[in-house]
Amino acid sequence: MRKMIIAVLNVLLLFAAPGVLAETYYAAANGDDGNPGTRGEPFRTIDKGASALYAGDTLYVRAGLYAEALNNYYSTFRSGSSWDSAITIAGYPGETVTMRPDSGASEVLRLMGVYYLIFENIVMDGIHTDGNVVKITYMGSDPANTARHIRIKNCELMNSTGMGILGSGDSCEFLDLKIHDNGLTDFDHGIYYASTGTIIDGCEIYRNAGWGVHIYSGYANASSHYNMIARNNRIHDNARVGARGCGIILGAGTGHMAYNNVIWGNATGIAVAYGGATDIKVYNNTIFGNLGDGITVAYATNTIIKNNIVYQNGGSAISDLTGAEAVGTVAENNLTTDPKFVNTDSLDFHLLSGSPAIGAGVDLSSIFDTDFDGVARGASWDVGAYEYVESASIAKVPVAPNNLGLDVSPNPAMGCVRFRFGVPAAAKVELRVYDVGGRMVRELVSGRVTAGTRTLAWQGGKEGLRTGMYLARLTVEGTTAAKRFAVMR
Ligand SMILES: [Ca+2]
Repeated sequence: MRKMIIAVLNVLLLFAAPGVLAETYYAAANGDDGNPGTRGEPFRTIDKGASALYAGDTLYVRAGLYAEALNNYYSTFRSGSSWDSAITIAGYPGETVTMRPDSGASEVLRLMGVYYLIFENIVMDGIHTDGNVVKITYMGSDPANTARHIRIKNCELMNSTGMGILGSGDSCEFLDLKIHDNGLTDFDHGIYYASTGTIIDGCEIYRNAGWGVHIYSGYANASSHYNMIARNNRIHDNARVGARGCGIILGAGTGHMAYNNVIWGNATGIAVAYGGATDIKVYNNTIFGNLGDGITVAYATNTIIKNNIVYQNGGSAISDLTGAEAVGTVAENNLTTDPKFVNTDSLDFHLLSGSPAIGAGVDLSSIFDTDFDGVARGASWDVGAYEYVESASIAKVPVAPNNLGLDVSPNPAMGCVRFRFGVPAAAKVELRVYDVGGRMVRELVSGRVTAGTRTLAWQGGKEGLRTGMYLARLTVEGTTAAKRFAVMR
């Protein structure tokens, strides 16, 4: 009897193997598509590697240049089944992987009808493409078949003649991306997107020809779309062509939000406009030095604008067209006088001691509770993207309510920095170090960590970390803690 059970189990395992047991494959510049795709015998192309993946599997791509596009009209792509059992294609941690297809490709990455795919740590260079860097759309003529739940993280999307990202797939996540130098005309944007529930978080979006982030239904099937979020982004120097492009436009939908964004050097800062934009929220952004208005509202209903710093823009601080063009706009607790930034020349929009932005905000903790740096907003909300932190008293740094036991020592650190934190149960963990400008200096941990107290020593000094303030940001299963620390050399 026992033998029979074992035999049955074996058969089940054999049948269940692809898709149930997570497999890891590799592609490398010195590989061969006739190989089995192991670490020692990798594939040569990402396309071949992608075709091997079932839900839960990962393809690691080793350093190098890959002159290929991924387009599931031509390639085999399966879908994942959830974020925890997604299909992942990632540049190997710490290595630089560049996809730069030769001319003839419409996009570097084009996805249709697939879902739960993750792309991570890849430079996607569209310099030879006819269109965009990434397109998330549908196959044939059925919009119901639009790709969705696509996460693109820690990638660089650049140099296309069209958009950085164009699409309409719901529930996508565009995280920690650099999107720059896309577009030939002012109809080409960093992101041009219509969907429900898509999040744009932690990105730097700059020098695109048109708008930085354009949320609108002009492209695609999404005649109605809801609740997109653009947060914690730095968006600057767009409108490279034609001088029309806003940092962010929130249009044609209901419930979209923009918060904790730092926006400078565009034609307009944030626009809420057109296509029946309704119940749009604009919270805690820092908007400085744009050519035209800081914030403009037009052809929109029930817009709420709170806790923003809007300073030294060329046009109005907040251009609130009342009447038929903008109905029911509420603008409160916004600061339009000198907020006392740390240093606008070096683009450091943190607050100085004595800033009128400190404590001048309303509590929005039912919606979000951290600032651009991941620092807890606390009991007294500041206006703008950054909470004020007293740099002279590093020991009193505020951390998220559940600080996950994050500790950084010594503080200040001379060479080696030690990080200590607790993981209550096995979890996805990310530990990153940022500089005061919000640029990520180093990702120290990214992946699953078992339960317990973890310590990690980092020779930041040896890696050329300069004297100054830094921020350690820890995320454990979506809960974020942050701690500032100083480095002295
Ligand atoms: Ca405060």
